Amino acid sequence: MPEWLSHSSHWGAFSGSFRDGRLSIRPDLRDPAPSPILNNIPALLDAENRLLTPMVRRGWLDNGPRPDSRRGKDSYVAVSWDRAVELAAAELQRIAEGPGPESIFGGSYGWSSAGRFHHAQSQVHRFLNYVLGGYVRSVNTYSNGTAGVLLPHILGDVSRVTRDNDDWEQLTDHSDVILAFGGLPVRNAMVSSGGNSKHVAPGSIAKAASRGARFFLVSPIRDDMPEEANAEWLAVQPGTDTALCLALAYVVITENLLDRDFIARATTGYDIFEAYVLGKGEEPAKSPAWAETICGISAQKIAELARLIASKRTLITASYSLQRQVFGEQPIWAALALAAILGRMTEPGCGFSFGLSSIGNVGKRPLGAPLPTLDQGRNGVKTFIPVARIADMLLSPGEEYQYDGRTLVYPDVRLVYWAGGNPFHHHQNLPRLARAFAQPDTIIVHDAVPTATTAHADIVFPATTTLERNDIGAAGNDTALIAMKQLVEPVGEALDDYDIFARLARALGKEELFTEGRSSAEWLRHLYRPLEEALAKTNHDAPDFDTFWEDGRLELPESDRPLYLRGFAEDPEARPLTTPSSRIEIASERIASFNYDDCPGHPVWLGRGEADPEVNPWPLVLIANQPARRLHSQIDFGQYSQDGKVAGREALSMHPEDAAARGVEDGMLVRVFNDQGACLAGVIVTTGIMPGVVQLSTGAWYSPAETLVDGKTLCLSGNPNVLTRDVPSSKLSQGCSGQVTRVEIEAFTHSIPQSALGLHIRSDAAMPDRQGLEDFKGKTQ
Ligand code: PGD
Repeated sequence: MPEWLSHSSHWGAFSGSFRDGRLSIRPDLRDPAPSPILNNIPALLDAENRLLTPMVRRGWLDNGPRPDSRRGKDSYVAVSWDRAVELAAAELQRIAEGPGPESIFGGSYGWSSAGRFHHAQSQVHRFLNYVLGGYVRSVNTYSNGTAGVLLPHILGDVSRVTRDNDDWEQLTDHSDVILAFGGLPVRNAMVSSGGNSKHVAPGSIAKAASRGARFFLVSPIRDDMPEEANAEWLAVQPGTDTALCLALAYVVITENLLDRDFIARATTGYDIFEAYVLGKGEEPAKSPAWAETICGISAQKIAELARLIASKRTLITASYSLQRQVFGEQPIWAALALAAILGRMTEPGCGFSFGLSSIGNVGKRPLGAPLPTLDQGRNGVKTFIPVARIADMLLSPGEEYQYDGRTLVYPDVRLVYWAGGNPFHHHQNLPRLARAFAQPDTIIVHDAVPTATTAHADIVFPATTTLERNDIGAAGNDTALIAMKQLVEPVGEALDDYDIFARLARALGKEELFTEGRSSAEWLRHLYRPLEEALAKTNHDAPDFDTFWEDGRLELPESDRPLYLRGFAEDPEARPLTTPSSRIEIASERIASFNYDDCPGHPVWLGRGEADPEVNPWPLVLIANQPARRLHSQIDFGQYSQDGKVAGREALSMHPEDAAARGVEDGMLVRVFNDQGACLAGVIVTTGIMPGVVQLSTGAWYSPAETLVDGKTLCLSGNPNVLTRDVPSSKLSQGCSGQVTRVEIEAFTHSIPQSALGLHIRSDAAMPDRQGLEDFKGKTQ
C-alpha cells in the first residue's frame, strides 16, 4: 500500500503519495468541495518544468553589475552553488556598503507556496533585515490594494473588515436578497493565502438558494455567480457599478426607505452624500434614468431593485475585482454607502461584505489562536512604495508622487531581490516592466520554475517546491493546521529558500543572526510552540509538536469575541470602528482634506476609467480577471490548466455578435491588441458575456515574441498584462488597475513566432545541457 502523507496548498489540503516515480494526489475527504486545481500539482515534479541549477546571466557575468536592456533576451550560464552564492554575496555586500540598504528593493510581492515557515516573502524579508539592515518594502496588495487604503478611512482596517465576520453563515441562513456587485465567483473562493481546507462557497450559495434567497449578479460576465444561485443577471457595463449604486441610493432616499436610526447612530457624512445623490446646481440627480444611460440597466429595473433591497433582509457584497480599476475606490464606497443607508445591520442576514468569494477566507469566522509566524526582524529602511508602483519606482527615481495624503519620493534602487512572486505575470504593461527591469545593477530571483521573471534576472537560484520540504500549513479564518510533509526529494539541485538565504548569510558572515542556529526542522518546532502554549492557556486541545505531526492535522478553535461589523452595529459606542470617527464614514473629512480630484471626500461618479472609449479608444472592453484553472500564474504547465487552453493559448470569451462582426469562430486563434501591445488567445464564443466585452484571465506565462509584430510586443501564450495599462487606481491608493482595459481582436493566421526569453520553459537554454537534464530526470523518476 502506498503511504499517503498530509500536505496543503493555497487551494486546498490533500494527501500525496510518491511511488514508482509518480506523485498521486487525493483531496482531503473533509473538504465539501475540493478544488480541481489540485490536478496541476504533479506537473511540478517533471524536471522539464523546473530550474535545476543556479544560473547567472551571460551579460552580467561578462560585464558586471549595471543597467542592461538585454535582460529578458540574454542567455544563461549554469554555475555551482558555491559560485552563485559567492557572486550574489559579493554584490549584496557592494550595494549594502555603497549606496546602502535604501537601494535594495525587497518588496518581493507574491504568493509562492502555502506553509508558514518556507514562505518565500517572509524569508527574504528576514534575510534582508537581519543580514543587510533592511530594504525598500512594498505596502498593500495587488488583490485589494485600493480598498486597503480606502477602507481604514471609511469602515476600518481591511483585515478586520474582511477577516472578522461570518458572512457565509449570514448568507446561508438569513439573507433574503443578495445583491452581489462583481458577483460571487466561486473560482476565486477556491483559493486562500496559506490554504483553504473547507471550500464552503458553493454549498453556502446552494443552500441559500434552496431556502428561497434571491441572488442578483451585477457583472458583465454570467459565470461570476454559480448556476446553483439561480441568480438574476444584471449585465452591467464594466466600470459603472458606482452609477448603479448611486441610483439605487437615490430611490432609497427619495422614497424614504432609509434606516434613519442607523444612519444617526452609526454613520457620518450622510447629508453630504444625500445632497450629491439628489443633485444640485450643475450636478445632476443620480436618478435611475441618469444611471440607465451609463450602466445599461433600465431605470424601471433599478427602481424595483431599490424597493426590493429596502424591504428585505439584504446583504450587499462588493468583490475585489471592482476596485482593481481606475477610480476603484468609488464602487466600494458607493456600495457601502448604499448598505449603510439601508441600515438594519443588527438584523441577521443584512449588511455589507467586501471580498466575499473574492478569496476563500473572507466571510468565515476568525480563529481564536495565533498562527505560527516567522519573525522578520526590524527593517532599518523607512522608504516604501505602494506595491503596484514597482515600474514607476525603477523608471523614475527621485520623482514625487501622492499616496494617502502624503507626498512620497521614489528611491534609487540598484538591486532587486525577488523570492516567491512573478511580477512578469502580475504587473500591468509588461513591456514597460521589462524596460523598468533594465534599470537596476542587479536582479536576484528565487523560483522553482523558469518564469518570465527569472528570465529577467541576473542571478537565478532554483528553489524547492512545497512538495520537497516539511512545513506547517495554516491560514487565517481556516480551522485546519496541516502538517505539510515532504513528499519527494528536491528536484535537481534545488534548495529551500531558507537554505539559500542561510548560505548567503554565511558568506556574509551573519549566518547565526539569520538562522539563530536552527535547522528547518528545529524552526518548525520553534514556530509551533507559541500556538501550543496559547491553546493550553485557553483550555483547548494542545498537542505537542510530535503528536500534531503524527496526526497530520490539528483543528483550531474559532474566536468567540464579537465580530467586527455586527458587533459595531449592535453597540457602536462599546465597539467602535477603527475609522477616524469610529463610525461608518459615508463621507470622509480626512479624504476630502487631501483634495484629490480622482478620489474626493464621498462616493462620486467619476467615469468609467480605462473602460471608457473616450479614454481608451478601442472597441471592446477586456476584463482580465483571475483564472479558474490555476492560482495566478502558478503551475500554468499543469494538466488542469493546460486542459483549459484553446488553440494552445489562454482562452478568451466573447459574445457571438462580436465574434461574427470579426469573422471569428469558436476555437479560433486570435490576436488581441491595442496601442500598447498584443497577445495571442484561443476563442470561446458564448452568450455568457455581454456584447462589447471580452474576458481573458491572467496567469498565462508571459512569453514575448522574439521580434515586434506590427511594432508591438506580442505575448505568445496570452498574458493580458501586455494589454493592461500601468496606471494607478487613484492618487489616494496608487492601487493596481489591471482588471479592465480596451482592445481589438482579429483572427491570427500567421505562423507563430519564436519566444524572446532566453530562460524560459521548454527552451533548451533553461537547462544546463540535455545530458544534465536526463540525469536529473533519472533522479526524480
Ligand atoms: P503567482 O503566480 O502566485 O503570482 O501575483 P503573484 O506574483 O503572487 O507567483 C508566485 C510565484 O512563486 C510563482 O512563480 C511560483 O512558481 C513561485 N513559487 C512557488 N513556491 C515557491 C517557493 O517555495 N519558493 C520560491 N522562491 N518561489 C515559489 C498575483 C497578483 O497578480 C495578485 S495577488 C492579484 S489579485 C492581481 N490580479 C490581477 C488581475 O486581476 N488582473 C490583472 N490584469 N493582473 C493582476 N495581477 C495581480
